[in-house]
Amino acid sequence: MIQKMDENVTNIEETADEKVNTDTTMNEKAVEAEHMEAEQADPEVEQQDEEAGDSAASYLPLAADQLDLAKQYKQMMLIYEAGIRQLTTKLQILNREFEQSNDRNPIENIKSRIKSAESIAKKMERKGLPMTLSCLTNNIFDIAGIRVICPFITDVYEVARMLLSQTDVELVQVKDYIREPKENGYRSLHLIVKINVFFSDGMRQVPVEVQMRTIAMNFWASTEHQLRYKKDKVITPEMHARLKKCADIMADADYQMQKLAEEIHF
Ligand code: 0O2
Repeated sequence: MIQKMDENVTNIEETADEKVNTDTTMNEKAVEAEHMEAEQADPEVEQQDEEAGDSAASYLPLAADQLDLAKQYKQMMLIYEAGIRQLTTKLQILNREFEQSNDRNPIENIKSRIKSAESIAKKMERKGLPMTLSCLTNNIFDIAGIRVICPFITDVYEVARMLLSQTDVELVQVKDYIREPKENGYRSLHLIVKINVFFSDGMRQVPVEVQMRTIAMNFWASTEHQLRYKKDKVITPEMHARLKKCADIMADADYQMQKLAEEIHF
């Protein structure tokens, strides 16, 4: 089954690569056509026009090709959306099951998003990757993203354990920014997983990034993100230090809450 899926992916990728190559040819054709239009008085150029077809005809395949690429992109996004749905359902089921036996929820909130085309393009540029669909699917694994917010640190690891114990969820990468926070104080558990999703033409393994953190960690990350979002505002080193201090306060609150939970056998 996996073999079959890989074949599917390869086919899609090859098609995407072909499209990009064709794009270049088409763009060259379009430039050529513009050049021809400007020089229509020249009989020699008119002769070339006949060989290449008229300029309007040269534009038509370009539009069709771009439409095809846009269609492939939309199809790809539908696949990621399905990955999000599948994974969200799994998390909701685990949450409900845990609630039944423990009288409380290990998941406070689940949010999801598909990375915007602009963010994808920026990330590809930052990584020096060519803008092709195959490059995108092979290198960017956070197109589908889910954020899971838990009350306690132990909940984060317990939910992650329950999710990863499922046979149709494959762990691809772990970044544990709770055990090893980022220099600026960012804390979160990042998992890249591949989840099996069935479509009309077979099964695909869809990569999804799962960010898991406590309410306190999320409070810091969300507010810090808002502060950083305005690119024209300067954050001084002194402000960075204060932000880091806030992150440490949140970490201490998490630690105290965890201790209290253990003391009252939560
Ligand atoms: P958005 O809008 O959240 O998607 P890699 O993917 O491994 O090549 P990357 O992308 O640097 O490298 O991975 P990393 O650092 O593990 O995770 C990136 C994501 O984590 C970010 O996504 C944020 O969501 C979150 N994140 C990481 N560091 C910080 C931080 O310091 N503050 C906050 N608030 N969030 C952080 P994007 O791509 O930035 O955007």
